[in-house]
Amino acid sequence: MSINRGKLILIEGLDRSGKSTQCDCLTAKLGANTVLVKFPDRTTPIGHQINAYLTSASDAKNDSLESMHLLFSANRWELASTIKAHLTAGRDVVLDRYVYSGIAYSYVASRASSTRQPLSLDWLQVPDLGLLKPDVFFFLNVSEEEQVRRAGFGEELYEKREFQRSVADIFHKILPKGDETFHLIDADKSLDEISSVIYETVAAAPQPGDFQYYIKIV
Ligand code: NYM
Ligand code: MG
Repeated sequence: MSINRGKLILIEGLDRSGKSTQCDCLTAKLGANTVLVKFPDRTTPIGHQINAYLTSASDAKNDSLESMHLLFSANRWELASTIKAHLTAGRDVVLDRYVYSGIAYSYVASRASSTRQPLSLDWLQVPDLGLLKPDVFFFLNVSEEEQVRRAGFGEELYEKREFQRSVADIFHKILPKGDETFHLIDADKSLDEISSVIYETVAAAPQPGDFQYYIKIV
């Protein structure tokens, strides 16, 4: 008898949208047979380079944005077979950020400087094509007022008000709003309300069939 494969669940959102808290909550609620994978995964050698980029105090970065974008994607690819193995073994996998963060943040970063070429959505999505497509996808939609009120905002690269505003705009442009797997969540609500909606949506989602891979993201 073959076992049902696990569900691949994605939670995306801006910085300070409550994403990591909700990922922890959902992982706990789904039980011991669940794996949480956070992107960027800063523990791998590629993740170390990403962490240095995000936490660097200097604006004069040696890394080109193109190479950083490819490293963020490579960080997903280096975990792709592990994620698939968990799902095949019947374990649910919760993703904290994935390809949409990859596209949205690099899109805005490439427009934040007047001295370089902006990167197109066509170019930005290519490195992630072929990755596993989530079975259930949530975007935590947080208001700007609530986002800045939350502790810790502003510690890392990209955590600036203006930048986040632009990232929110592009997220809303690229999110698969018509897709039945996609759920827009009001992230200004209480932690408990949000975690209940997320858990109930995941529990009600149909048993996934064959694996689906991205052939086009935006
Ligand atoms: N980020 C995250 C990217 O720029 N590209 C990506 O592909 C991913 C997965 O990293 N500000 C950015 C968004 C965040 C930052 O993520 C760190 P987190 O979830 O705050 O650790
Ligand atoms: Mg952050």
